[in-house]
Amino acid sequence: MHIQDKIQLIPGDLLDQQSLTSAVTQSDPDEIYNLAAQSFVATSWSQPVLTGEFTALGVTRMLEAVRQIKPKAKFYQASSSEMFGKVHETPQSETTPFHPRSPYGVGKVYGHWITINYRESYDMFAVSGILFNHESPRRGLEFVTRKISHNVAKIHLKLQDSFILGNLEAKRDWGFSGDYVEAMWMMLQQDKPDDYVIAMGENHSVKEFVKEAFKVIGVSSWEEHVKTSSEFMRPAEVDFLIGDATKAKEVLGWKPKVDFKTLVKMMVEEDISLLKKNSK
Ligand code: F7E
Repeated sequence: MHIQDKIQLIPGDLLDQQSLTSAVTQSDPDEIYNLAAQSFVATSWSQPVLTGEFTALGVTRMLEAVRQIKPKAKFYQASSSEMFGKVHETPQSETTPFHPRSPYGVGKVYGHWITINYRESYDMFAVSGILFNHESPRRGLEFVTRKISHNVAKIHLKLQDSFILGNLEAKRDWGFSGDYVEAMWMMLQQDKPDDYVIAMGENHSVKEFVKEAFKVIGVSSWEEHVKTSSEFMRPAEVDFLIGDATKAKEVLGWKPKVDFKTLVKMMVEEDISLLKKNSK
């Protein structure tokens, strides 16, 4: 059975208070996970106001719906390592100061603090999970990991010969979304609401991700297939992120199962089978 057949969708829009209030009324939830946002960092420069409406004020609208209709429900806010931006310390933990570098990051800082504010103002069970980059074969094609796995799969199947990226030197602490979703759930099973960093504690450059992806298809001369262009560079970059998830490991008992190499292999192999299936 497909996951779509096991869930019931109720429409709601972070820009429309009434639709959120009515979605909470209809679903009468025990747990609410706010994963919605304008989440593509690059777009946040071309649509900064819209990004603020969704990513920042949208959190307040969601919290208001919960406060008015189901204040006893547990609420999870998807905060982001992009809040650390131009990092003030390494590795980054729950106590590291924020220095966001994009309208998206700025919006997420607002979402983080409004969640804490509702917890403190109304005694709601509201938590903020500060998740570092988490990836899977379901990632959108605009994000760098999936862009790489999809294009490497195409090269393997001889559907193209090269593709274009932006900054290859940026470093991210990449983990597997499945492991990270488990951490979100664990946060809501605690007796007390609190905020947690979720990360692998190791980082890799975009270039290393590319090399590893080409390794999966047995190609070592990756430079012949990858070009770079300023089109994919950002006005302000987040150069280096690495998280410290000690608190989540100690308090929640969280333990990720998928490491970097396994993640890259999973994504490339899944894209190869998807392309094969779609060509039939
Ligand atoms: O970029 C560099 C780019 O777009 C990663 C979102 O889920 O994680 C994600 O944000 C890095 C950046 O993710 C290309 O400059 C190089 O340094 O995959 P990304 P992100 O910006 O880190 C955080 C935790 C979130 O919260 C966000 O919602 O890769 N890069 N060349 C490129 N990035 C893209 N997209 N495309 C390129 O061609």
